[in-house]
Amino acid sequence: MAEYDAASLVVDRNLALELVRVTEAAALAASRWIGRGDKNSADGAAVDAMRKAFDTVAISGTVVIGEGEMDEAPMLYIGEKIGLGGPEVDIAVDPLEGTSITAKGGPNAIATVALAERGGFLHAPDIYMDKIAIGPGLPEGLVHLDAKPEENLRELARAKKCDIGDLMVCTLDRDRHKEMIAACRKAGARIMLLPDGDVAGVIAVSQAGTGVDIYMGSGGAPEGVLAAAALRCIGGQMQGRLMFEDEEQVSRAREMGVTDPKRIYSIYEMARGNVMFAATGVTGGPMLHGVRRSAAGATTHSIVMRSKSGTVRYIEGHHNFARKPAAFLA
Ligand code: VTB
Repeated sequence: MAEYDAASLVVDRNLALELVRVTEAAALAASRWIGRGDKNSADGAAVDAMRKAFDTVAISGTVVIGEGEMDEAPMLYIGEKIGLGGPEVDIAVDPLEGTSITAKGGPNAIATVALAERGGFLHAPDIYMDKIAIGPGLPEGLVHLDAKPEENLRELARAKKCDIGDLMVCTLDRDRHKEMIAACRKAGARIMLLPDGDVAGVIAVSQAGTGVDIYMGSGGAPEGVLAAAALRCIGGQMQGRLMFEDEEQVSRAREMGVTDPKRIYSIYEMARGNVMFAATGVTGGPMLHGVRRSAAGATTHSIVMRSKSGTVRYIEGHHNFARKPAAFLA
């Protein structure tokens, strides 16, 4: 049982719910662009709405995972100070995880945010990260990034007391995963190939009902940190290794504090201490319903969770466009 500190609990709890407002705002704004073939406008709308929503949250936040460096991104750039003032926290954002999916009206696009105490997040550069994740209740270290796919599947099947053929692997549908996919298929496992959206893909390992047993493969490193924050709250194991393509990327990462470029990061090194995570569905998927719009308003579906308590909440928001400030509707 954790120690009880009423004052800090109130701050924590309220903050977690505030985060949902932020992801709702981004999702509502992005939802106007679903299926319209314009991923940049969808992303821009989400970023803009999320940035405005942060102005009303009582934190002294620093963006550590954001839309890019200060000279690349006008808003939510790395190092930007956000919030109304309050506890010093670090913020990781992906206002629209799945810009292409949104543009095509495909599944699983989300607006997402995570929050940690100062210094809690790995400052992941915008490169690929190799990732592996499994759900809660399994022996620590059961699967490993350096093990072959068939070895990890064998261990997982043994621990889950099932056949490899019962396991579902989730990964991004990319050419770079061809060998890994072939190895999983050869071992007899089933595979769910995602067009995009590996934050939701990783979280799926820890959610009953998605049918996903293990996530493997590479995707964005910032997305890896967001997924790690979520798994810290909901339970599960994850490892990540940054994938550098050249020396320049290595030296830029050094400046961001990455000392060992080959390091395999544990979930606790990617998201340390108390963390919170929130996401709102933009388009529907196994984790969240998408935004549903009508003339009068819109319905949103969000998940919010805290590592401290382990509570996972699903929040359905009914938004009345006649009363909601226009700034949040973008
Ligand atoms: C993933 C996915 C994202 O980037 O991280 C992916 O979750 C990785 O890059 O939705 P590639 O598309 O080059 O494989 C996204 O697709 C876009 O940020």
